[in-house]
Amino acid sequence: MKKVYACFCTDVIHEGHLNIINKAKEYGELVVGILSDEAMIRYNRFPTIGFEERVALFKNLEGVSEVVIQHDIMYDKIIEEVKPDYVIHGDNWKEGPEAAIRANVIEVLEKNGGELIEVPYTYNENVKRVDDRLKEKLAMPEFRRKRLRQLIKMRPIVKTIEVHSGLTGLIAEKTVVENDGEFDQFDAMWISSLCDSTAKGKPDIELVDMTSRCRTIDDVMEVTTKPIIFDGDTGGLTEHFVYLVRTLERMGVSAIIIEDKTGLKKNSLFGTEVAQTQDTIENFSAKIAAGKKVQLTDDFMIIARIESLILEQGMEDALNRARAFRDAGADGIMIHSRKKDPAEILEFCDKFRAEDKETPIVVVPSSFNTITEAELAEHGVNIVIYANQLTRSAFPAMEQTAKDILKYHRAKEVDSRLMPIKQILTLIDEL
Ligand code: SPV
Ligand code: MG
Repeated sequence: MKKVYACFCTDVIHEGHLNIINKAKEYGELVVGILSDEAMIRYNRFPTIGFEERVALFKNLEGVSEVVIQHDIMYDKIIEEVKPDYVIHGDNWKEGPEAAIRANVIEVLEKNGGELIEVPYTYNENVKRVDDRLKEKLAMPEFRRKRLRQLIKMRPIVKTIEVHSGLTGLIAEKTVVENDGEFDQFDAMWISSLCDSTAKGKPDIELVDMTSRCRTIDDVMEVTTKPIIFDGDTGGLTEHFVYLVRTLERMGVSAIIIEDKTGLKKNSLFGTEVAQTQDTIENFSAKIAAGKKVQLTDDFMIIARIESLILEQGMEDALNRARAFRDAGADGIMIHSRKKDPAEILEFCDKFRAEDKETPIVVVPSSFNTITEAELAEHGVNIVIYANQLTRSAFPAMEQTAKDILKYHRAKEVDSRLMPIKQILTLIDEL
């Protein structure tokens, strides 16, 4: 009997999968591989059911002789292990990042003397409905909210990108790259106060009110499924903060980060060039504790952001605050710096990790941007936030286009830099 191998990363079996299984039967006995959660989330969507449940879907299915775990996206190890005569797959992986997986399968099969069978991908109303349902489920508050905590456990470092609109949300949601056989996508989204304000042409001084900020969250949530970390500035008055916690939690936001400043907040990247006041440890701890007291789920996270390095108050002050805010109930610590050299951030992380192995650490490497994700992870960082790069890339591109249209008195000269009209028309999925 010949051996056929098929890898699946699905939470629901639909007619497309059954079609592959039936086709496989014509070639021999079918070994099904279930892609691990860790591998799946690097290029696909987050699973909506547990790994064991995904295995169970196929275990008792007629036509499946064995179910194994595929740990890597690429097939080298699994083909070595299963030694199939055939690998079977839908033919919908010839373009985009998945084309690299297909090329890998062909290469590994060539080496091992196997053959690839491609089955026309089943795409009809029923299959689309199943896909849409899974996506919708991931977007629901109870599924989305807890995902940040899940990702912190699953990823060496949770990669978070700034979003401030439906459109930037789509970029965060859909961008997947393949580079030398490694897949990557963003895990989470950051609703930056700087970029949310800038998009409205307003300064980053807590001027854009929470009703408007929540409207931005809603725009993003409408078109995405990934978890959201909300930049809550100072959190405002404690009496107001508790209501905000409830609102965000109900919406399905995963975390709020609040910074230990008081009075008129200015952006941290101004540092000591403008007057900014750090809150006392007592006040800020009380604010954190009040927020933790009112939240209704175990999923929601309140992360305390420490401004001691920004305001040049020293490492000891930063560490003291980290301890105090954690003890007040903070679910994570964000440490910020505006230095180009990451040394002070790494010193903080190393010292904090020496005494606390658990509390998640968040960093925002806007200034210290030479450091890599792997280096940050080595120093115990759990979440990296790219806090403003989408806004900063869009603005100069738009400004140049405006200037060139004025210069040439027509739009022809800018056209080659623009997204084709056809592409923008089909950018947004229709229901
Ligand atoms: C933001 O993105 O709004 C932040 C990060 O708070 S920073 O601008 O670096 O202060
Ligand atoms: Mg901010």
